Amino acid sequence: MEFSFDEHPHRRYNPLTMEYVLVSPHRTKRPWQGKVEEPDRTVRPAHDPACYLCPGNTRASGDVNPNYETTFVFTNDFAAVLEDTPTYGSPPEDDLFQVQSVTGTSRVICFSPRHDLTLAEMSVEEILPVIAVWKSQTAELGERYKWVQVFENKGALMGCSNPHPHGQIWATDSLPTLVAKEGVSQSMFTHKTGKNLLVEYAKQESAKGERTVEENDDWIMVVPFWATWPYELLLLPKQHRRRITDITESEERSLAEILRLSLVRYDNLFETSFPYSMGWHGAPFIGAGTGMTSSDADSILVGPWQLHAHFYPPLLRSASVRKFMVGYEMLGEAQRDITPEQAAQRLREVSTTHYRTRS
Ligand code: H2U
Ligand code: ZN
Repeated sequence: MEFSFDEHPHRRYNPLTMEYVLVSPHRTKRPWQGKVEEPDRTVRPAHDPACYLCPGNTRASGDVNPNYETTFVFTNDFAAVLEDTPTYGSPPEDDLFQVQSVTGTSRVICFSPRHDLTLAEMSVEEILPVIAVWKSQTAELGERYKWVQVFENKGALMGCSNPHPHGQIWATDSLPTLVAKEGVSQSMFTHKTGKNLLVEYAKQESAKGERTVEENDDWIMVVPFWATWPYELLLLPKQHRRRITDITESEERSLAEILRLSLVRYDNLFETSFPYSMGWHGAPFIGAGTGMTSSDADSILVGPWQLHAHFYPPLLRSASVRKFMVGYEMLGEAQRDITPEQAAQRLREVSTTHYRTRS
């Protein structure tokens, strides 16, 4: 018997996280008797008087939102990190109880004044201001903090409390664990091959095409070869761009286009507003505190970085059947049944016209 990617259990290596995922493609042949759900046609008002993100409404802090027309950014009233934390580092010999104080800030970004929209239902013209604010916030906070995490947590299934289209930014003076790992893996790859890990990956995925969901001149959206979530996506610029602040004006537009098309595909897959966590990863704003000269820090730690966005959606088979990362996955490693190639094909097969706009 000859080994087949589509039939036989195997492990795939994720060169960014340096972790494996177990793929069990033979299990997709199991019969599934779950229900097929009706399309979600819930209608929300364009303005909800009870929503703390709608224009003109009062937040928990007592602050009143302005009558904003595109995007609106404010400091999270329940921020996870704070600007004026006293500095603390536990003694290095205290191996088992290491602590570092964290300073930072946390902000909320409203993507639109319209309570009833999501990025998937916004036009390219309406998405452009969101990209502009991702850029300007990253530039501003990058002057003060090493890491600026821009993300969106969407849908009740992801623990999101409010359907009003919004994202968050957490900026910190330390590098989060996953980001530090991605920095090491990208540096190691460049050191070993002289190439950029994700620029090279985008080039090869574009040539292969089997995991591509959307592609234009500047960007490619793929179900990564090593995806753990069933319909996980990875968005990559084709040119080397270290941070979102490095993308050009025309790349902002092509980004809005690829985002819109990919997110419409997500919603159309199960005819529901597709829940996910997405976020941007780019070169950290390193220099201070590394003990290196800034040009060394730049070439070793920042140079190999390539901007990218991860999309992690939990849904598996329908609007209500989700994947759980439990059992073997909490104790061993992530596992998936449907292959990344099958997931990409399903996403390619659905329409790019949003199901809510079809009669
Ligand atoms: P999520 O629903 O995605 O968790 O985001 C909403 C954020 O908005 C959440 O982090 C903040 C919460 O702390 N928030 C305010 O800052 N002010 C409010 O009046 C309510 C919610
Ligand atoms: Zn609202």
